[in-house]
Amino acid sequence: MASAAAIKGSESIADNMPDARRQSRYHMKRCFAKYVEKGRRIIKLHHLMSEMETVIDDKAERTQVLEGVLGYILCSTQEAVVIPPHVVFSIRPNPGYWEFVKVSSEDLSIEGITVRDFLKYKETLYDENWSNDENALEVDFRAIDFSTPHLTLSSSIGNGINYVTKFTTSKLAGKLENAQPLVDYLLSLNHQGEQLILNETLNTASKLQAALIVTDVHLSALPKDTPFQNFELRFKEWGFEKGWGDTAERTKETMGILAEVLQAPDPLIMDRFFSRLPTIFNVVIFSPHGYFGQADVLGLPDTGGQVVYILDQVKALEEELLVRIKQQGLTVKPQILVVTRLIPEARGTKCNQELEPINGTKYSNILRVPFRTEKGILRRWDATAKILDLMEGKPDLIIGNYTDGNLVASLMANKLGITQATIAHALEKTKYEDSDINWKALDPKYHFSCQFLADTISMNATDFVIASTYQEIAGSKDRPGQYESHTAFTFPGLCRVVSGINVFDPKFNIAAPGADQSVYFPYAEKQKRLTSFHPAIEELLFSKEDDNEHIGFLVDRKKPIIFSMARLDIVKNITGLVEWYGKNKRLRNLVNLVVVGGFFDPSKSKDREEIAEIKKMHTLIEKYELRGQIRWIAAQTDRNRNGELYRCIADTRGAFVQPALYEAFGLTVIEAMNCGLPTFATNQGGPAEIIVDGISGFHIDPNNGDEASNKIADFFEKSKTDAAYWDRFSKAGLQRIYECYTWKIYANKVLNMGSTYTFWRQLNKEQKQAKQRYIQMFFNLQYRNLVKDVPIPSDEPEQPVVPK
Ligand code: UDP
Ligand code: LCN
Repeated sequence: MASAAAIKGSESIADNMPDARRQSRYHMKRCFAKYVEKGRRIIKLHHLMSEMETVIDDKAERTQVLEGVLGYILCSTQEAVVIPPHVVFSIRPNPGYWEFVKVSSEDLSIEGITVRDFLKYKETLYDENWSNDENALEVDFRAIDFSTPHLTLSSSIGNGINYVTKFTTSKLAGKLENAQPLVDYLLSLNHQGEQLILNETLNTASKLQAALIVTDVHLSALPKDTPFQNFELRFKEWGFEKGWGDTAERTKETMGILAEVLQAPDPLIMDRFFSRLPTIFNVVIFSPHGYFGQADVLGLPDTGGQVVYILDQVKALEEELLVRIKQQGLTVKPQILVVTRLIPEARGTKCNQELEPINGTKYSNILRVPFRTEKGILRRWDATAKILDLMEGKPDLIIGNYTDGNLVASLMANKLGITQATIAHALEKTKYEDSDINWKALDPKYHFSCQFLADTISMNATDFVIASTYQEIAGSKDRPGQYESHTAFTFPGLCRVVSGINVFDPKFNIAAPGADQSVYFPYAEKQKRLTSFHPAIEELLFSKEDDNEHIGFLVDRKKPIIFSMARLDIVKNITGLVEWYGKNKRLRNLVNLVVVGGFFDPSKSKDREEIAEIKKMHTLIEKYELRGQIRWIAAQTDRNRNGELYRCIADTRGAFVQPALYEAFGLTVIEAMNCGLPTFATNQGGPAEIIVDGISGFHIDPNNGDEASNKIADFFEKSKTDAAYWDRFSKAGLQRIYECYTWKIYANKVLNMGSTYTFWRQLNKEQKQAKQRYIQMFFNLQYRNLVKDVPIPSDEPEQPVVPK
């Protein structure tokens, strides 16, 4: 394929198209004739390529064409719209960068066009009248983004906080008066009405600067461990309130950092200062979907890693908040409230309980909001009032999760005037091809119009976005990111979003989660091992008889085990792994296979996908005669036992395999790596970033099973002759985790974001307000009407289930 160098300098692709014509006019004409031959349509990249291959059948000629600019263009194309005699391309040369060109199949003339025109061409295929309507509703969030600085390099996407700190620094630099917004911000800090950091005595940057010199002299004379209370009164008179530190030493340090900021701000010192400010105490986290509970919920509808993520996140945030609050010299109790749905028919879980303390925390709770009572569906329920009541004041940060949670978070954050973050590890839009343009057909089942607009609203409303990986935001060289897919899209007949979200906005941040290290710790830490589980795990892995928890058995228990665990969804591809294993004799000779997922009786499932996967598992076990080499274990809910299970697999010198067709992040991957289990994981999605291929584990291509199973077999062959090989990957996986994937790193990053973006929104108040007004209008005039058409299942109370 052509390199970027084939495109001259920094010119756009459109600028280079004339060269393409000169380079291969004959072939281009034939290609374009082929593209327009079938009339109006949308063509995806793989079809563009395959149709080109049918036209240029000589391999050498094809290679020549592909090495030229035409090849480069086709490689960067996401899709093309054919409206004979034209073909209109949407081209993505780099993550986040899009261009649109129109090529005539007749004379190969080329024209760069706008995103608006591109969307209009697309719409023509679905609703020509609407597409031509001058007054069709256009949504353009960029039009009101007049002052926010944006990034320009694809490689900087996801590093928002660093750039916000840089932009802030340059705003405050120059002369001392430029630091006044920072002083005003410090003056606004308080906890439930009690003033923190500064009082009105120090209301200008020059007064503050002078006072900091005095305090430095004073603090230098005190023993380092002098408690803040000992000098609190004097400091108050000078204009300093509490929140600087618990001791003279810490207070001196924090004040010194601020003095440096005032003298000559630089991003590093600025970042240190914001990480010490007492800005966040109370956090509300919305996670409405699924069964949000602490036990017996994993595997229930819509309930997977998201629940694990939030519970671990809360523990990590509370722990970090407690450390920070102590260091700030405060005695405030932080509160974290996870707001979710109350489910009256809770299937034996605690999801019908309104308030539930979160295990492993001191002050955090789950608050469940009723959506339905015995009298029917609730149209309104004032969650804000309940939250304010429980917290005895406003939260300092609201974090939304997924479409519903993020929309609610946006509304509440706006209403209360507080900082907001959004999280969505798997956005729906990229999951279905043409899900926007084809919305009318899909809406009755999926309500995508509501969903994508809600997602776009909250992406714009939020102060910062927490993503787990880069690919979540901006994808990879070839595949657009989940957020990026909201850059521009259209719902013919409803609205055309010419600018939905800009992934170069510095609000995007990557903060990857970790795994609870008290549960998932290395197999080699013998003294910590949960040996009480060993008899049960021994039974689970090696007993000979089938029962309702496991089927299949392992004849040769001396072999290492390759292990996988996931919900039994198609996308998790557990059946794919079973098939790869079944087909690969070499692998079968080397290792046994153990998979955890779903259950065995398809008649017990209500989920179409799951039923199909269960049946497929049975078929594959028969087809490849796997009994004796495979153990299929039903879904497991005890995470402590699961932790020990990963470690027992490591004891066999086995490996974890995550074969998903696509995985947003992949918590099981980091759980396994935390246990010191060498890991093979899909190269489609988050795991491709978690693992450095060939160093801290291995990537496998879920679409190339032979290659994947051979890669696993190679590993076990080498490990058989060289035990150090297995150890190397076990250790390197752990090292990768400790460097990048711990909840401690996560909590630190997120709290720093909370602090930095709270100032940033203050600094850009006018811009924020303008955008908020636009969002509010769009929400009220468009979104709310749209939602009215989404049917509510029934207003009747649910009938009690009568046993037959
Ligand atoms: N899990 C479990 N029992 C199972 C399957 C999965 O406890 O039978 C846990 C697994 O350990 C992990 C989470 O559920 O903590 C799955 O998270 P992941 O990110 O891998 O996938 P998701 O289910 O969120 O798509
Ligand atoms: C949702 C997913 O699909 C997984 O890939 C993630 O690991 C999980 O949430 C937790 O973030």
